[in-house]
Amino acid sequence: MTLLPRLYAILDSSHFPDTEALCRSASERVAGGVTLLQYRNKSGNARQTLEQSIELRGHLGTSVKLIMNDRADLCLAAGFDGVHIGQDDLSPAGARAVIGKSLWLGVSTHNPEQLAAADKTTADYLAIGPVFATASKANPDPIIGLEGVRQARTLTRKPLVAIGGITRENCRSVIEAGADSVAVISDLIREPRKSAEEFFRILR
Ligand code: TZP
Ligand code: MG
Repeated sequence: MTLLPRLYAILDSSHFPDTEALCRSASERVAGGVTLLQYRNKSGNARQTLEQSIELRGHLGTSVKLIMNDRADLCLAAGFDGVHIGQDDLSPAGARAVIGKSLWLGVSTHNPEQLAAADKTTADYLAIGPVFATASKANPDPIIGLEGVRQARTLTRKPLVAIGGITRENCRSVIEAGADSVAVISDLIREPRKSAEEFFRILR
């Protein structure tokens, strides 16, 4: 079974003026202990997204597991280690057919029904959220709170990632509610290395 690090860092391209700045932030996260990093690009077209992700892979080398958001095809083309899909992307079976048996497949869920369905797939880990209010996602699903994390924990034995509004302040409570890992966008942006180090210290 996949073992997730406590912190799952998400690098959202919209926060960076160019690829160089994106790569710099990625390196700082890795210096802060990050070993699992998702690349998320919601604004670029497929060609731009692939170009940037190839640069990112080249910049980081294999020091970190890189997960492509949304697109199984771009995961393969960029030489990433896995893909993370949501409810409107390819189905888990469809994504698995594209990436093959050995790359990681993560699936986002937002309620107990979606989680139970995703648990029956070949997903390597499941994500649930938003746990708290988030400004990083357009049209987020309803907040599930810590109670939603506790409930999710009873529904799957797969590694469970919680996402949405998670910060250094509240991350401990999310792990205590049963998540194996916290996925974070905002609270890593301002000072990536220091912030990552603090997450790992808090969640030790
Ligand atoms: N899915 C559910 S909440 C969310 C995503 C992609 C955004 C998480 O970002 P932040 O800034 O850590 O709340
Ligand atoms: Mg998606």
